[in-house]
Amino acid sequence: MNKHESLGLTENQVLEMYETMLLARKLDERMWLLNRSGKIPFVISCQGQEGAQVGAAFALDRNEDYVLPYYRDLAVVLAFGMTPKEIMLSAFAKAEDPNSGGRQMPSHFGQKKNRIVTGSSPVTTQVPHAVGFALAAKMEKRDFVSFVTFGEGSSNQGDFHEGLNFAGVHKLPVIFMCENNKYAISVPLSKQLACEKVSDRAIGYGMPGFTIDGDDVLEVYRVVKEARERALRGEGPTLIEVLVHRITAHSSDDDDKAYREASELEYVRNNDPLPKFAAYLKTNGVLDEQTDAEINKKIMQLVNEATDYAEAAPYANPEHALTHVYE
Ligand SMILES: Cc1ncc(C[n+]2csc(CCOP(=O)(O)OP(=O)(O)O)c2C)c(N)n1
Ligand SMILES: [Mg+2]
Repeated sequence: MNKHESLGLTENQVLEMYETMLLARKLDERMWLLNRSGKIPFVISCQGQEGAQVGAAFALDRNEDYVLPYYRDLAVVLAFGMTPKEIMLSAFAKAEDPNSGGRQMPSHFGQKKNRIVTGSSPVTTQVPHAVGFALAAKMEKRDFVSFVTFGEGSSNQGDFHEGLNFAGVHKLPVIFMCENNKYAISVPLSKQLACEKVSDRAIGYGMPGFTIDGDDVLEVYRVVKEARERALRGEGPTLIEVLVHRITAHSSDDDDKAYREASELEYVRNNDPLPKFAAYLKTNGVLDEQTDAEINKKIMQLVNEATDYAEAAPYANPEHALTHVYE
């Protein structure tokens, strides 16, 4: 039996996972083109992290659980129901953007109907928020978990430590997933942590900690699914560190050639989770060249339609800036 079958995943489910990864990648690539041609102000990428994001999102209950994503989680929010059009409306800062009506920077995801909880620009503030959602699940005796992500740099903020400690003490149903891409902007991992792994910190807060290969979509799925089951049994939180690569610069305002060697960038591009997952699907007879070409064509059509729609959409009225301002 191959790995996805042993995890109870059907061919359709793994194909949907692949399509979600590909959609995230193609939207992200389009946003860079739009940025470099002066049409949108800012991009912050998911590229290289989509495998871990999809593996995790598909292990959750996408009709019940709450997600508190960070700015790189494009594949997570797509999996939770945000549409390509909505992503592009946000990139173009148009009125119809579901995250903020075009008021916030792109990639500050939030959409109530899909239980995607809005976050702030200061990194890691979403961690204590997620703990609050998990506390609500426990107090109201409801069967959902909260799932929160952040970078490894963010795991050095006080919010991380306070959030994990409270969740550990109260055995709350929350899954903490650190997407370790080995950089916090230009600061390398060696200057961020004195311990070997982010997951080493779990023991200090009384929860299990795991470090796994974030390019291994199905392994991430397995570990997140087990964490979810533990949470629902009342056994408390889990810290999961996924090792990923940041394929792009930190953002469209950064030039990583200033602090990364060419050889490192080449290594990162050769360790891309997208072709790795495609190869797994092909080896296991789930995907062939023709179907792959059809999926790519379908996704490019979605990306083109979303771009055209958002570019033509109206901006918010200037008065909209006064909404939610009380004095
Ligand atoms: C509290 C706070 N400090 C600094 C920043 C500026 N900042 C934005 S992203 C970032 C790097 C975060 O690195 P990491 O957590 O590893 O996430 P990554 O971008 O690598 O995915 C920093 C320092 C911020 N947004 N909030
Ligand atoms: Mg990082």
